[in-house]
Amino acid sequence: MRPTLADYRHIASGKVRDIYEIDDATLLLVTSDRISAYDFILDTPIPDKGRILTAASFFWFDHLGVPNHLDGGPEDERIPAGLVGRAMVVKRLPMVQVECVARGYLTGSGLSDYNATGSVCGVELPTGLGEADKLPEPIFTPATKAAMGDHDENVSFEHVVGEVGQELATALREATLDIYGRGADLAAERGIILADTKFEFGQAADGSLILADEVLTPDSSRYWDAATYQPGAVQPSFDKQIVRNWLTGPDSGWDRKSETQPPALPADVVDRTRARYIEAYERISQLSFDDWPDA
Ligand code: PZK
Repeated sequence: MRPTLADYRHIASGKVRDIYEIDDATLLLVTSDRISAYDFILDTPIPDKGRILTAASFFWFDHLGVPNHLDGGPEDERIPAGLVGRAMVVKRLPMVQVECVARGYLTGSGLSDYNATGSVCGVELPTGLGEADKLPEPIFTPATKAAMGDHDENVSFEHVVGEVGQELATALREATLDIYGRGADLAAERGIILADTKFEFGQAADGSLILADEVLTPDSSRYWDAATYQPGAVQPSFDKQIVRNWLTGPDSGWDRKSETQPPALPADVVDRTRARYIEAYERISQLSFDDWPDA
């Protein structure tokens, strides 16, 4: 018999995910159907989003073939009935307290830092770059994890060295850039740009790095459509742009500057957004989401 969630102690929650303790050595990571936009958790879930993102993480863990925190498959018997397909059983690890971001393109906080200083996280960049430009080479732009609701703070490589030491900092940078490069290469083959992404690592008993958390999902990454890529302008998000356009368009009645909770999404916006998540998953993995297990 499968357990129920009540059998597990709740440990932590993010905006859209929750962690439970299975036992001393094992955790359950559950991804919900909630979606965020403009720093709000919307009132309207996207059906199957949690399963799609979980399928994406399983695909990438398998494809990358680097040591990872998975302790079972998507139908592991420790997953409660009702959560099959949107939960991962993972090894509980000491986590490295650094948000390991790789950027191949300049946007978001990277662009803001560049415009203010000419550098991102201490990495000097050529002059004259602008919104969504491709960087000469991918860069490691670590950040420190902020409390929920706050934004992570970009820090320099030297700051990471001060926190975790030269050897571990160097290993984090190398692993982050290696995995980003492999993810970006595969996405590019499918006409999708992986602009940037964030990894979290745990450590094995011998100190070696274990890829943890969710991996290369649309919630931990910026994906853009290569077919419409236009440097110089803010790029539409592959997954969330339908939601953002509706929220900021005339039909929502919502004013972003009001800082009020956005309204519920119309059914067609929900359906088209769900289809975008599935399209991204299927294009990149070349797997059918219909084959992904369901509760
Ligand atoms: C762990 N997070 C971030 C994810 C949240 C918070 N394998 C692991 N061992 C120990 N701790 C973690 C992991 C992983 N992955 C990850 N926090 C702790 C996080 C999802 C929801 F609320």
